[in-house]
Amino acid sequence: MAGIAQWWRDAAIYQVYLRSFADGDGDGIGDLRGVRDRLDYLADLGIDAIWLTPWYPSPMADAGYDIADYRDIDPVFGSLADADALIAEAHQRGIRIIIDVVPNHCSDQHPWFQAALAAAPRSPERSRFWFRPGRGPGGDLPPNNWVSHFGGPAWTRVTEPDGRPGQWYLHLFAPQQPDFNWDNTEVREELLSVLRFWLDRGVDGVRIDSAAILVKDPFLADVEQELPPQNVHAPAQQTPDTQPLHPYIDRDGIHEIYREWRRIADSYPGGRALIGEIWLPEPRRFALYLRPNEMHSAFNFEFLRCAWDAVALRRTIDDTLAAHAPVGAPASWVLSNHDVTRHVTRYGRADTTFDFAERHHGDPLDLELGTRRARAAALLTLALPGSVYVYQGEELGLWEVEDLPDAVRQDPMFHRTRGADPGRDGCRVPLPWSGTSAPFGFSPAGAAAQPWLPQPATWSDCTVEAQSEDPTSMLELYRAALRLRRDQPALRSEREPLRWIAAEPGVLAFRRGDEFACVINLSDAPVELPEHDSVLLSSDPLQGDLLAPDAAVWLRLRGR
Ligand code: TEU
Repeated sequence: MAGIAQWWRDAAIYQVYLRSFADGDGDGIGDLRGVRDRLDYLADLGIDAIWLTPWYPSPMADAGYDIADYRDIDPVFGSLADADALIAEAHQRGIRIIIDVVPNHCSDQHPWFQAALAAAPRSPERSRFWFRPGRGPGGDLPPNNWVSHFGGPAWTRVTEPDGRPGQWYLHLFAPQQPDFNWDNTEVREELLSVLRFWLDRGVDGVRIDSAAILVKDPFLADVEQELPPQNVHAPAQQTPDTQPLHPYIDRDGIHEIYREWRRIADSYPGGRALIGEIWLPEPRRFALYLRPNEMHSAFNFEFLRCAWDAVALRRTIDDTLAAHAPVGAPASWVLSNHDVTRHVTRYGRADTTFDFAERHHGDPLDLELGTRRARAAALLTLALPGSVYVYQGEELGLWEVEDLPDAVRQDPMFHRTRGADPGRDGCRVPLPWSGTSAPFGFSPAGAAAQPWLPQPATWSDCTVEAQSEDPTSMLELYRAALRLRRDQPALRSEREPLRWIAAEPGVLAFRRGDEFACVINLSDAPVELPEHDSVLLSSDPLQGDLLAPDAAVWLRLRGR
């Protein structure tokens, strides 16, 4: 096992999407009380750390990713005292706490943005953001042709204090999320101070939101052909390593920022992790963020995007390991999060890849097949070397809720694209804990409000209560796998790298150490298992020594 101080290198990290995890006070929205009440569930699941999505005061234009005060907790989630209690109670159970920090933008209600609106063009208050005059007659057109990730222009015009239409400001996401200007020293110092504020309170790490897009080309030049909103991160195989992807992705100067963050994180005792949300299709460029004096870890989205296909998965795994090795950083493995289609659904479709630009929403779906594959994928993911993320509900086998009525959808991605993009609500539906009808224990009995998104009636079979002690359930598979992952030194040790074992086409087989092997059958015929001592765990009942299609197994090998 990695040393305590570098706990993130092999940790199993559970993502709590706070609004949808557990509602402690009955308002239909998840909160810190709810998380505190479920810490025993998480300890029993066998995870090492929790990453909590933003908990700060926010008008919730983007579900909390629009922060109005970086040093407090939104009353809908609780109070600073609740946060302190959660940190302490998690630590008592050996669970570390990672919080989300959003440095690219704040809320339009943040005091700095309000001050900027009240100030004059070219004032120090405006220089913390990207304010520019418009183009065309009367400055009626946005300063450039960039589009927002949520659809529409990346610029909004303000009304000046004297009542006249005035400058425009940049927002790569919703208009309520103005982008900070990271060339501004006050911005840099403020976010460093925010980092210290939370590390002082005892958090064990931060997940850095939209980490690769902080620095903008100050010329704010038009891009030759603006990409459709969600395409900016799409794999660009032709792009050589040195060519900018876009005037705001992976710009010069970005690494300097994280070197400062790293100096601060490393000055605290106990190991405090910096984990980047970096969507970059090129593994070598991605790995530059993980050099020894930058971030400790980053999410591996290439693995998440990858098709359920033996050749593609093996290539992604090899590329990942090859990119991380030279910088000495641990790889990470992610199947789902709060921005993407749940993988039970992805794996149940003809096209099993993920792309923001093409979510395949509503495509024909075989949920049973998707679930089989998700079980196998869990065993694959939990056997790979490095850290691993579990997105809340994946341990229950939840699928994307695709039939949410438009009227209940809340994601700005849905609204700003006028429904062209279904958005991300379908993976954010509140968790089912117990009982046979909604709210399935998400809210306390007698709660005043319904869950903020409706839960499917069929989730009665998916509750924690229904799955507990059912040896065939997804939950028990995750519990068993996470427990074994803890107990098998080879699975946690960096001295036991992944070694592929020769296997038939369509089959992935690898060892960790001399005594452990994982085999995943992605072909359409049963395959024979390699010689082994015993079966530790399988995603599907074995038929003798045969592993069925879309199943995976963990084996104890004969020691040598
Ligand atoms: O997402 C940032 C991000 O760039 C990707 O998720 C993706 O590119 C985008 O959603 C679509 O192009 C983070 C958070 O994870 C997300 O929930 C927030 O909405 C976003 O930042 C803004 O803070």
